[in-house]
Amino acid sequence: HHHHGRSAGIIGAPFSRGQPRGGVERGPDLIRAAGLLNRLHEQGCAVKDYGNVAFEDVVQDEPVGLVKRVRAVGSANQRLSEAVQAVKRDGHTSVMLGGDHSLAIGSIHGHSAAVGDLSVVWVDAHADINTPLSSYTGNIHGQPMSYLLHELHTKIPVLPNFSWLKPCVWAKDLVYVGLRDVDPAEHYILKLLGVKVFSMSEVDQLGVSRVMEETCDYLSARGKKPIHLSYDIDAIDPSVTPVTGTPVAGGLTYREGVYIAEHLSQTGLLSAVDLVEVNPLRGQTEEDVRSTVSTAVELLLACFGRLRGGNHPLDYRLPEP
Ligand code: B3U
Ligand code: MN
Ligand code: MN
Repeated sequence: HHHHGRSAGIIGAPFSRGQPRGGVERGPDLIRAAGLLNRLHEQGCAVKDYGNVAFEDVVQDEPVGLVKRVRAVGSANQRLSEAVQAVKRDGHTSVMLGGDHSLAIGSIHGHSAAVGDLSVVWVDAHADINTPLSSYTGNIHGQPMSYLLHELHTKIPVLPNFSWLKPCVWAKDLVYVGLRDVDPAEHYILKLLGVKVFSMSEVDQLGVSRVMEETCDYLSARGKKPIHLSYDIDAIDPSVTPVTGTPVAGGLTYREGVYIAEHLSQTGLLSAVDLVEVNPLRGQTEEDVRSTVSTAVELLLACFGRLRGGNHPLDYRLPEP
């Protein structure tokens, strides 16, 4: 096979304690079993599997205020950050297979620790920007962006196993796509910080191609930086990807979801990708699981240059008669 530039470093993060539902820790192995590594290799991408991160088994983890499993989430993300830093030092595009979305804390922190300032594109039904004090569920998968933003630093209390974490993203470098379930506190934060948001209303109004054009124009006007794509599978409509913890009606179509990944790949700036919240225990049928996992794989292939119009190696030559 012909590797022209692209290479993927795959990290499995079998972790579910950022939310209450078991099963999401099976995501990494399911996505691998669906053939991700072979498919990437077949499309001309070099691949290295870094295996699954070994997380600390935190036993004593009483809630801190309302926030659940703080110590486990803090420890897991510290280890994940180190794993992502290693992948970036080796020169790969990092692919973090979740696991729940609390893992974006370590993934984005590690990415930024390795390469410096980032642009973040967060594709999700949810904004995941509650602070530990604004969250009414106490689930950290609804909070990761608040821990990462410089602007929210003073709103984050001291939490056990989080002393390693320093904010590393500026609000101007963050764009959301696909939002349709945003808490009042989250909406307040988005307005306060002037975060760029393309909710499902804007996807309806502008179409996905203008949304992505405006996303990339907006980010590049603030300085071209490596892009971190954090893709929550619940951004896609539950009719396509039902196998997830908190499905929300009215999501992205399969085609819109793939277009987002294709477009970001074509910028040449995509430097790390998270694919999170695939939970096989949430499905009604085998087909639900198959359709969700295969969509996750197709999104990742598009992130590594696969185009629906076809591809060929740079050095392709027609067979001579
Ligand atoms: N905003 C709510 C709900 C939620 C966030 N992310 C998911 N659900 N998947 C919260 O818990 O903060
Ligand atoms: Mn999410
Ligand atoms: Mn979500």
